Amino acid sequence: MQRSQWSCLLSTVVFTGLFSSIASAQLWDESLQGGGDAPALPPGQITAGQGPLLTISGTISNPDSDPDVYCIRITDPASFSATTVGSAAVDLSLWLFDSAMLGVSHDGAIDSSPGTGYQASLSSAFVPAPGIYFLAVSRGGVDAVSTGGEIWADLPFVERAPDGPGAPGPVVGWTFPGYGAPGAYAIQLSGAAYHVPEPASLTLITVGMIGLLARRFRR
Ligand SMILES: [Ca+2]
Ligand SMILES: [Ca+2]
Repeated sequence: MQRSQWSCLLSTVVFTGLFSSIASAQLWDESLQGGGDAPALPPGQITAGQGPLLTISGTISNPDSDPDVYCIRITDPASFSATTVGSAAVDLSLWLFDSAMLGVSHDGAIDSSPGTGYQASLSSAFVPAPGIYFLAVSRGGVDAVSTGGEIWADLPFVERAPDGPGAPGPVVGWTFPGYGAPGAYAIQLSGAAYHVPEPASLTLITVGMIGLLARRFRR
């Protein structure tokens, strides 16, 4: 076996092992796996990993301008949930959009003044089917808008389907300013998976390479 072949094999095995160890935590971190601040509009960060996605973690670095959007897959609508209860100390709003960027459900923090750590939760109530969805997190005062205006009304503080003047249209932006101090968050998920099952593909590639190189080595 040539040195370059061993080098390629070793690199692939190490990379796949590293990615698998990251994915085995069933976590997507805005910085560690996402590489930086998540975009404010779909498709956002495209999550990739193997198996269920249980936690998304990140940081609202600037409440005035930093909504974070993640592209996920809802695999089991009946058991879907997303919540920041118990895993964030800052006021947060959660927003779920379908693959056409249309609003599905929202639960969020008060808009008018800094609250006391509102924690948002989304349930399976408004999720119609399995598939690709965009999950967004923002601070109070930062609300999703379509060309028709705010997609959800500001009140009441319960999970709701779109009920604002902009409800019929896809999300195109956010209202600003937000409020409060920057802070970290974690969203705990159920019934969801990564958008891209990438490590499974990498494992197949690795198995294929090992087989190919083993055959060459035996010659
Ligand atoms: Ca962010
Ligand atoms: Ca962002």
